[in-house]
Amino acid sequence: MLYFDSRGAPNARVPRMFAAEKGVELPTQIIDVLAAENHRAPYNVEVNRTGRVPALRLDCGFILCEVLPICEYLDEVAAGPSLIGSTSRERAETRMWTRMIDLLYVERMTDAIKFRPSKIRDMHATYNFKTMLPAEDWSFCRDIALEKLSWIDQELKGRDFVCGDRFTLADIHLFVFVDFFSRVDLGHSSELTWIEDHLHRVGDRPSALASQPTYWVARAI
Ligand SMILES: N[C@@H](CCC(=O)N[C@@H](CS)C(=O)NCC(=O)O)C(=O)O
Repeated sequence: MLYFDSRGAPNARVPRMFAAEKGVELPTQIIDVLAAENHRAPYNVEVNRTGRVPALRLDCGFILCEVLPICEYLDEVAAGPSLIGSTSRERAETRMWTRMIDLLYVERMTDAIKFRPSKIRDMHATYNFKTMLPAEDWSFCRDIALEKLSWIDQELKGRDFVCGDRFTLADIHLFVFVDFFSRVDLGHSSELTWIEDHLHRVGDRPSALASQPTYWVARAI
């Protein structure tokens, strides 16, 4: 396997943290996103045709993109307890929450970062989108994301982890992005007490430290 990583990109941290939890060594090639290496050949031709990081090249040559399928793959091929679930019901519950966290919160807040005036917005305008949200409207995306994060906070009160007492992929996905958005000045309000406790509970795990990013993005946002 070869993992195409970027030490500052939050999406790339999700499989890194997942692999650390599973005890999997990921041979890695670093892609320089700030230098737009992800939008040039060979990366955007032979590896990830969306020009995004991360990606995982399997031993058979197949390239797997998207962080959640990458984690699902690692979960199945690596030994040890599953971080998705050991029964149909557990797996369904983990996928349900991971999908809600991704669609309701991560994607919306990522839009805020894409459209907020910054070097990142300029890069998206150059490489990704013909249609951009007007710069003055970026904060609507943030407000929608925070409204949904507040809903998640209320729903999960009283639990240790997203799926109750099971630590899963859903916790890794939520933690990585709450941590990242907090560092780039898009954090949550202190009233979201479950989210805040979860951030610290998961942030204390060795896998969080092992996957620690260098937040170059903060300089570009
Ligand atoms: N849904 C995708 C998101 C990937 C993504 O947006 N990656 C960011 C880094 S965190 C990226 O490559 N941004 C550069 C770009 O889109 O030009 C996944 O799960 O892999």
